[in-house]
Formats: sequence, structure tokens, C-alpha cells
Amino acid sequence: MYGKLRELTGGYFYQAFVGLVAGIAGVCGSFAVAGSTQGFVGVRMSSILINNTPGSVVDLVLENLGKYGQPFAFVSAVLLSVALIGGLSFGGIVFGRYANRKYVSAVFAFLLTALVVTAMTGVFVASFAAAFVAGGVVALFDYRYEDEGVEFQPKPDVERRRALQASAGTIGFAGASYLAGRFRTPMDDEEFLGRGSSPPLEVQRMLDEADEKSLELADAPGLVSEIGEFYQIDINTVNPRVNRDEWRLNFTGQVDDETTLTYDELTSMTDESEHRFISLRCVGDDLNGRQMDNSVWTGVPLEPLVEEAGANSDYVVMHGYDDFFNTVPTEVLRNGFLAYGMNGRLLPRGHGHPVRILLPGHWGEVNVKWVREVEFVSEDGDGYWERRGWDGTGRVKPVAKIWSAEALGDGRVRVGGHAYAGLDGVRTVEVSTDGGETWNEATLSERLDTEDRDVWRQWAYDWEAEEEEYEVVARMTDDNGNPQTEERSGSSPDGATGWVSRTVRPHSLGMS
Ligand SMILES: Nc1nc2c(c(=O)[nH]1)N[C@H]1C(S)=C(S)[C@@H](COP(=O)(O)O)O[C@H]1N2
Ligand SMILES: [Mo]
Repeated sequence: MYGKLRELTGGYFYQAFVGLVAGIAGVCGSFAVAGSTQGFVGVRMSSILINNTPGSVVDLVLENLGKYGQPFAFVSAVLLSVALIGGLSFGGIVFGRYANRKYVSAVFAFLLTALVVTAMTGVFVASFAAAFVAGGVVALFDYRYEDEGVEFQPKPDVERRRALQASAGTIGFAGASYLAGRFRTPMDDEEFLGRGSSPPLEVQRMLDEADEKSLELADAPGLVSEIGEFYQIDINTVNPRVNRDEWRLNFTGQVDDETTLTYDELTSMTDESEHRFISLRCVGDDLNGRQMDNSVWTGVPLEPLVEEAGANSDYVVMHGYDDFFNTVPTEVLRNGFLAYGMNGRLLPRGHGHPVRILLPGHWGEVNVKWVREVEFVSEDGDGYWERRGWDGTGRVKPVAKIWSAEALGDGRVRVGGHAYAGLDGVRTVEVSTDGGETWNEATLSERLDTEDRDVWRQWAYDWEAEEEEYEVVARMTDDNGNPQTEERSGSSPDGATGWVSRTVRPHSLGMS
């Protein structure tokens, strides 16, 4: 049978087989080193696949495969990766055959794989591992040039034996790589939405969009804050631990019908569910502080739920399981969102697991975490922080942060940061390097695709820095054309105002 196959494939069967084994081994090697991260060729391939598949096809796949859509995309991506590294290795083997020297094939397979996979993932170590393993497989099975100068003669018996060894070896290696890779996969305490091994496809598309639109800033996050880096503020020393099955949201007070929502009911509202970029900022945030972040949130708009309860009052008090509470106009709640997912994962405990409220455009404190009750009332009242002198239930104030300053290495300095103005959006950021005498327009990150404007943008500005010291000032203008006020105030009681300014000394940034 082996002989037949060999004939059928024009003498390339063995080479193709070795290529395939090298492909499998290479993907395993990549996983062993990278685990399930962006460094793994399969994860990158999955992003490339999703981003290059027309939305209509993705929707079709999701409709027909439902919860199997994600595993299907991932398995396809892994198979494509095997085909890619296998193809590159096969290419190496074919090149090598013409050189007619031992190990030339392996070197070609190694170089080709290292180049292409590094270009894809941008992670050198894991790509090197993939290339090393693929090249190794090719070297191992390169029996042909043992007698240098002697014309190549196929030896089917040697090939058959080695093919069997290769298969056994690869199965063993795959098992070991799986264990190594699992060990390397960062343990996030929250599982992915839909119980998959990666974010839902639509969320992945948004995360990739944010990744692509992010500006490179040395000391500031991208357009999406990672879970764990997203700021956390609450009144608790130990956060509530609320079981998903036991979670209830009660709609009470001035309503036609008091209604209760369970977690299952909420998460099965698939027709209403959405994924949205929403930024948050604490009213207590210093002018250039870091209590400001952005994520992709998954949840359901509150409007239909408020409707269903038949709310008929002007205000609503939102209560958390930690007895934190806050009052906002009912209108504001109607535009809100009940979130149970963050960056493709179940909402983490520190951000309000299992469900929190998000009220676009408003200060952080009204985004009640571990929410248990919305109580419709006729009059405005003080919330937890309002009783302590704050006034943080209104709309956020605009700010352009200067979070990052770095020497670019060619005499230029780059400053940058994030600008956010809630529902008013960010149109421009201007930068002064002379304390506000003269102004230049900064580069802005492309807008993220959202319904409202409640999402931050990054800005960056580079200049030739020849002086000892610069006083850098940043200011923004919102989408309605309103400039940010210059007038300074501290964060208490209703949020900091003024232009951020920061002294930048190029030499202390490591510039020679
Ligand atoms: N239940 C509850 N919700 C809460 C708080 C809290 O202490 N308890 N803190 C609020 C404040 S002051 C802010 S700024 C945001 C912060 O949300 P984050 O921790 O997810 O960033 O949550 C708000 N929601
Ligand atoms: Mo806050």
C-alpha cells in the first residue's frame, strides 16, 4: 500500500507526510511554549480567520452551529496552522532536495517557519519553538543524503519504518505539549462567556478592533483595559460573593408589577443581548489619575425590563448586595445596561459578579456592582457617597490625560494618553510643549465602533526635544465642539476639572 501511495503522489508522499508531521509538531511546540495566548499560532490564526471572514458568514456559522461556532472556528484555525507550518516544512524539504546536502531541508524548514510565524504572532520565543520542532522533525527524517554526492534513491522500507516512528513520536509529543501549554495558559479566575476556551466571536472581533486601533504608548494601556488592570473601587474590604444561581434582581417601588429577574432569564435574553465598549471613570479620580478604563461589556439594555415592570416614577435607587446604593433619574436608567460579561469572560467578582449596572456617560459610582434591586421612587435622594459629601451621580467631565512620556531614540519625545468625555465624545486633543503658549493637534486613535460616544480615545504627540525641560499641557474638545475648561478644581465633590500638565525632561526619559 505504501508503494501505491508513493506512486500516486508522484514520489512526494514521504515528503508530504514528513511535512504534515512537522506541521503538527510545530503547532504543538508553539502551544507548549505559548499556551493559549496571543503567542500561540492557533490563537493568531483564529483572529486572522475571524477578521477576514465576512460578517455575514460569521453570522451564518453562529446561527447554524450556535455554541459550537467557537470551537469550530478554533479547530479550523489549529488545522490551518498545521497546514501552514506543514506547507512551509514541505517547502523546505523540496528546496533541500535540490541542494542535495544533508540538513539543508531542515534549515530551510526552520527558517521559513520562524519567519512566517514570528511575522504572524510577533512573539519570538514561541515562534522559534515551533520552527525548531518543525525543523527538527525534518532533520530527523532526512535520511537521503547520508552518502554525500550519491544520487538520491527512494528507500520505501526505510521510509515506512520512519513514518511509523514519526507518528508514534508525534502523538507522544502532542500529549506532552498539551500539558506544558495548559500549564502556561494564564489562569483567569473567570471563565469565558458561553463556556468556550476563548471569547465569543463577536467579542473577539471587538477586542481585535481595539487592538488594531490602539496607539503604542510606553506607559498607558491600549484601547481596552485588561481584566486585572481595570481599576477597581468599592466600599468593601471583602467583596460580596454572589452565586449566579442565587442572584436575583428585583424591580420594586412605583411599578405596575414587581418583577424579579434571574441570571438564567437574563442570560437567555439572546435577542436583546449586546456587546458594547463602555468606559468608566471614578468621580474621585485625580485630574491625571488612573481611575479610568474601558472594556467590552456583554449584557442586556435595561429599557425593556423597566418597561416590563411598568415603572412610573422620576427616580430610581439602585442597591448592591454590599448595601451600596445610589439614586439617578429613571431616564438615565432607561439608557443603561445590565452587564454580565467583561472582555468575553463572565463578569469578575471584583467588578460585580454576576451582574452590574452600567449607565453610559455617568461617573463610575452609579455603575452599581453586585446589583440586587432597582427601586422606583418619586424623589431624588443621596447615595452612599452623596451622604459622605460627594456629588458623583451626574455626567462625567471631560479630560485628556498625559499618562505616557518616552524617548523615541531618534531625538524625538512622544507624549500620550487617553481622553474621555462620556456621551459628548472626543473630537480633538491639542498639546502644548511650552506650558500653553502654543498648541499642536495630537494624533488620535481611530474611533471604536459604538452606538453612543461613551468610549475613550488615545492621543499621541511627538516632537524633536532639544531643550532640558518642557511643560507639556493637553486639552480636548468634545464632539459637539465644546472645549474642555481650563479652570482647575479638585475631584471633590463632583469631579476634577482643568487641563492636565506635566513636566517632561527628555534626559530623564533615557535620552542621550
Ligand atoms: N455595589 C457597589 N457598586 C459600586 C461600588 C461599590 O462600592 N459597591 N463602587 C462604585 C464606584 S465609586 C466606582 S468608581 C465603580 C468602579 O467600578 P469598577 O470597580 O468595576 O471599576 O463602581 C461603582 N459601583
Ligand atoms: Mo467611584
